[in-house]
Amino acid sequence: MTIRSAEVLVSSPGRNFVTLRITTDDGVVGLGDATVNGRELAVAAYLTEHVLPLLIGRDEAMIEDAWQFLYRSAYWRRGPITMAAIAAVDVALWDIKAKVAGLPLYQLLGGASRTGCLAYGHASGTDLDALCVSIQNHLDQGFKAIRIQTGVPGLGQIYGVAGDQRPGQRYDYEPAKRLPKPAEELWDTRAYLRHVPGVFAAVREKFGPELVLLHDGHHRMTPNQAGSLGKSLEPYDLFWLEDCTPGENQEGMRRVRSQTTTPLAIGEVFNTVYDYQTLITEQLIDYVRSAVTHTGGITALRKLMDFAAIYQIKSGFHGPTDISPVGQAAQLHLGLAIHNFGIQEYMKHSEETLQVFRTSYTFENGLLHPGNNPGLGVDYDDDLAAGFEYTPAYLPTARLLDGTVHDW
Ligand code: KDG
Ligand code: MG
Repeated sequence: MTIRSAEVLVSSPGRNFVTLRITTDDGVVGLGDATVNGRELAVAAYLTEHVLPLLIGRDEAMIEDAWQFLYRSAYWRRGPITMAAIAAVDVALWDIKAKVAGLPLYQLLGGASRTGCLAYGHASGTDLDALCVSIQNHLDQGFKAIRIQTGVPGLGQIYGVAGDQRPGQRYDYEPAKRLPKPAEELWDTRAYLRHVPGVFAAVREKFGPELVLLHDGHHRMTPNQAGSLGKSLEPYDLFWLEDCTPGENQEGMRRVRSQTTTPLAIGEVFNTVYDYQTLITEQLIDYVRSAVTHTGGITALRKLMDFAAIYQIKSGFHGPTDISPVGQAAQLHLGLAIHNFGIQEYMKHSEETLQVFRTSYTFENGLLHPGNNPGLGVDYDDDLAAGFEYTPAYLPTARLLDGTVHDW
């Protein structure tokens, strides 16, 4: 068989997504996710102008060859746009291969290594009471692992804390207000550092020692501040402290690691194994945060995880709602199969998203499972998608109290 057609589908069912659909001359269809939050049209154009014309007529079974060709022949390597485009092609080809085999994709990756993938949800609250309500909601939904974020006294709305906290409201940042420009939020790292340990103390006190707790620092600390926070959180036994400092300064993580035994997770903004080279070989992190969607697909992330396994580093794939159900399904198949799976981030998509993307993955007793349909197990409904037109939407940005732009 060969690739007969490839289309880029841009839609906004609840939030913006870029999806690649590849069809073989036998009519087998594969889907890939190419969504780069806030920069969607850049990757759509990269695919349409520079990748799609190279796909038509290729042997769809030659996945490794397609990956190497798209990575090496471009001359310009790496970067989020290139790697998301390659990921979309790679995942769509794996979807096709598994459908042709009549097997769920995880079977082609070695089969299941576990009954399901431990998932963590996002609890948040502007204050401790609201946070505790949110945690209880997550427990009621069956979550066994929960990320907690709170407002900081003196600061207003901050990233990672749901603005709308009415019961049943979803925490979701697509309502980054859909303004033509990013919303601005105020940030003060010292106020945050003073506040967070007390929140963890109170949550441990109320919910007990067993609950798996995580926290995201959103790249806002220096290595020294991060080390000090990690140390002060040690009594509360975190599963991980995520993005405690901007990870592109890999050496900076030596400073963090030398100061704390709190487990560390990093990499949701990385896009290749090279971003992790020092972090992995020096065992400066415990969890790889990459998503299949932003790291060149299943082919590349599986190799990255094999490299990490040598150093006892596990997966914690990025799974907010801007990873489409296609991307999430792909990393559930990978997570189910690899030995060094750690945990999977899981924010349930909105109803609109799940109408357009029909999924077969399940969430039960705190575990996600990709399902047993052939391929990825996700279908895309064009008719419904047509009703959800793309609208530019940005993540908010952070400024310090004196107006200085801070790390996102
Ligand atoms: O696109 C980036 C967002 O999805 C951001 O919320 C991700 O920090 C994030 C997380 O851990 O999910
Ligand atoms: Mg994060």
